[in-house]
Amino acid sequence: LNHVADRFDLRPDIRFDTRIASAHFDEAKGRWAVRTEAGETIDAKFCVAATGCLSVPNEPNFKGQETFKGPTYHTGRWPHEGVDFTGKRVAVIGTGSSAIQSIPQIAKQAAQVYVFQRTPNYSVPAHNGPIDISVAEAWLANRDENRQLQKMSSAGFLFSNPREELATQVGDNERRKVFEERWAQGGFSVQASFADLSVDPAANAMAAEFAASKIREIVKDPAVADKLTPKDYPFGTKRLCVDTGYYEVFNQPHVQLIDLKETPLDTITATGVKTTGGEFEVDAIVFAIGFDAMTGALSKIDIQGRGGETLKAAWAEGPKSYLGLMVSGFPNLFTVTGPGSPSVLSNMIVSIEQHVDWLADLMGFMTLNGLATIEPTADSQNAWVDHVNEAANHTLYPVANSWYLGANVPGKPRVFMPYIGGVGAYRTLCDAVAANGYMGFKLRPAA
Ligand code: NA7
Repeated sequence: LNHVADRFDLRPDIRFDTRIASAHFDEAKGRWAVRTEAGETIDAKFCVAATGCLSVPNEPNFKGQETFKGPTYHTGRWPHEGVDFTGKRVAVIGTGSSAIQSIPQIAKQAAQVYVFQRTPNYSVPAHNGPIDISVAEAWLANRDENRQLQKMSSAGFLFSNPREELATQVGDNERRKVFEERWAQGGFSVQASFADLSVDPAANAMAAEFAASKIREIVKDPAVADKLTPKDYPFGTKRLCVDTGYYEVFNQPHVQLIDLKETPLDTITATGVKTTGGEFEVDAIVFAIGFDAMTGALSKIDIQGRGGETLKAAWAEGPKSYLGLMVSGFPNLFTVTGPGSPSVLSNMIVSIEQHVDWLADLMGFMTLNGLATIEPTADSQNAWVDHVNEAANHTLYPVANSWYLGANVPGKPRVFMPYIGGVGAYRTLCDAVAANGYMGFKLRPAA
């Protein structure tokens, strides 16, 4: 991304360290008044919210946390200069992607690591490492074709299309072989081992059992392996974690897993973390407790559309949009990778690119045709919201208490936010909408 910013000389157009406090649509002018926290107002025809899906960290709210004497860190706000844990005793609270990626790194330095786990996650190896030159050359030799395949794939990765076979319809040996191959390949390819993993509980249970067998293989202490194994939600329905040496780290004598389901977290004290099972003295605490996903950043800005309606009110029962791009009543406001688009269920760069290209075309179309505003009709929005829900309900995803559903933020409406129909299918649809004169949108000429 830095390369892109430099290559296209984008930095002069970016105002850093500028926080937006409000964005109000002026109906008479058909324009947005966007105010910074410093009090400056920017007048704009279009307002593109590229505010990120995982950009607002959940604030820790543990009893006694203010009494803790040592430093605390949030994985969502990690100091850019890095942290030196050499010789320290460290508590990590949370076991999502951020914890799973950071615990092996922290354990390299720390004298003692206590991992406080409320819910175990499924994690597959990343197999990160230097890219062999032959791999890079093979990519470049078919660059355009590869980019096209990626754009039309299900999740924006070349390998993300699930195999067509069903896990339930192949023999045990064949199934194991495929899972092993995908595990060796690493990352999200495991989730795409078979076509039925995210829709059929029986197939999903096979993937879950394979993952459990890997945990048992890696973690020497069977009791610890058992605690690390998820039991109450289907494989891949919380964001699959991707790690480098996560399970292995629990074989090290200075790393201890504390199961908060057995012994819940009670308080944070001046010197450590207390559970109902005992107190763990530490020098530092890492909160790896996640984000107010997908809607968090937008809900922090006072956004008002037509008639002063707030986005907060429009989304009180969960986010509603047409194509995850626009909200009815909020003309010329766009949500890049917003709820209702494939977004976090995809390679974000590919999805951001798709939205930005689509928006650039739209803005060109509006300028060329002397159009002042665009917004979705209420009908097209309702139909899209229904479709997004229907698509999610065909899968096992809504079963898990994931941040995809807002389940990690108390009081947040339980709505499956991303669109699960796939990156390629979604792109085709967005292109068809544009080709048909922006079907489902109201376009109005300048007054
Ligand atoms: P996640 O995936 O939301 O993980 C947060 C973790 O913190 C998860 O294990 C939570 O357990 C745990 N948590 C949250 N609140 C508490 C409290 N109060 N007590 C104990 N444990 C708690 O966030 P990440 O930052 O790891 O990853 C977010 C995304 O970033 C990731 O999915 C990738 O897309 C990149 P819980 O499961 O709620 O029981």
